[in-house]
Amino acid sequence: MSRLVGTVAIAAATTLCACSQKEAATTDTTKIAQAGAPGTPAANNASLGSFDPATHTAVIHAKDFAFDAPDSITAGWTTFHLVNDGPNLHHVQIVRLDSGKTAADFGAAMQAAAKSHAPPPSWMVFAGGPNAPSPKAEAEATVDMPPGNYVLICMVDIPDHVPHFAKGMIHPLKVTAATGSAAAEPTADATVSLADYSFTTQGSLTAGKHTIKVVNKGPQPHELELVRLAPGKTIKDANEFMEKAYAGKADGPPPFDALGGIASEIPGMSEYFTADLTPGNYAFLCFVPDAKDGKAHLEHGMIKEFKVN
Ligand SMILES: [Cu+2]
Repeated sequence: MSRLVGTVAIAAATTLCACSQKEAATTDTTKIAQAGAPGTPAANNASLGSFDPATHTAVIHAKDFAFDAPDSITAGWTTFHLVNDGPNLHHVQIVRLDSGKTAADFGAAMQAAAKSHAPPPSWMVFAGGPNAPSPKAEAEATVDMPPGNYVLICMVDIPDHVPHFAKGMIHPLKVTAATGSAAAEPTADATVSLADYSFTTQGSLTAGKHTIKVVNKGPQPHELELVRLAPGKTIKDANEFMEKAYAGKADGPPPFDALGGIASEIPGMSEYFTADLTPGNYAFLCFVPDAKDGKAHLEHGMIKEFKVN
């Protein structure tokens, strides 16, 4: 298990000391620094990313290796609709930058952390976001967004263990004071609690559409990535496929569909994602690197398989 898990970093690396593993050896820290520097925003096609203040919905397109996302949204509950244009897996990790910090500060801190393996500074607040859907698929998460400065980043590091934000997937986002009527907090029909190291589900995940609340009961940051295994396939098959993908030897389609979820959120935070479940075998996975040993949380047992009838 640990062998396969170590390479399945679908949505890896929230704690910077995660870089003490493979990422540190291969990450080009110059690129990381440049990623956060002014004047080098992710390449944008302004026609795809958008924000609708009436519905409080932000549409974000992800591709290799750029986001097309709005530059500014208004505060409050916001639905982030992620379209993965592929060809790789991508997600949106929302990071709030407190204490007046900027995207350039973020880039510099990530560069320093890649060298020192220090934990992220307290002004860097991991605030969830839509986790990775498969290429050519979509995912949606609803997050309460206080006013402030943020960056949207992709921490997926397939295929070469270099996180995508170091390749251009970083997009500054400004959240301004709310105007007009606020969006209501979503109503969930199931809740998944995250803990060190477990997923606990309340409510039944039956076939059909669900709004799922994800609560981090800590003490570490955690994420939830939802995958549906192809018929007859197991988590072991998924891991073996990912090992090949990192080696550049993937043959055939993956034995799973990535369905999104919630990117890394700090303890105490809760947000929502939607999922349309069909009968089959599923799993919740957390790839966040452990604060103590840098291993992905799923290596500490933070993986939960379940069946939908
Ligand atoms: Cu990506």
